[in-house]
Amino acid sequence: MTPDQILVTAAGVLAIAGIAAFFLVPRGSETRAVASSSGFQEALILVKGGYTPDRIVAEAGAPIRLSFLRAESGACSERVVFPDFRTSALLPEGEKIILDLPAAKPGEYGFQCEMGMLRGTLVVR
Ligand SMILES: [Cu+2]
Repeated sequence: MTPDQILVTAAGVLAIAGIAAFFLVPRGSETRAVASSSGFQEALILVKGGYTPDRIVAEAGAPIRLSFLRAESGACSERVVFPDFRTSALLPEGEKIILDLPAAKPGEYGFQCEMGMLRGTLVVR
C-alpha cells in the first residue's frame, strides 16, 4: 500500500471504531451527589435528549439538592417530575434550576419528564 492508502485505511478504521463505540458504550451514567457546606448532597444534571447523569446516588438521611440545566428547547423535557416526592420543577432553557428534596430512606426514586419519555433514577443508599 502507498502511504496515502494506509492513511485512508487508518482513517476509515478509526471512523468505524468511533461509530461502534458510540453504540456499544452504555449511555446511562451514574454519579454520586456530593455533600456540601449547604448541608445538602448536591448533583448537577444536564437535560438534553435525556438526563445526564441519569442515575444519581445519594446517602440516606441528608437532604438532596439537584440542579437541572436544560440545554434544549423541546417541550418534552420542559418539566421534571419526582412522583415519589410529589414535586416537580419547570426547567426554562439555559437556566440552572435548583430542586431540593428532603432526606429520604434507602430506595430507588424515579424522575421523568411529564410524559415519561425521559427517565432517571435517584438512588438513596
Ligand atoms: Cu417528555
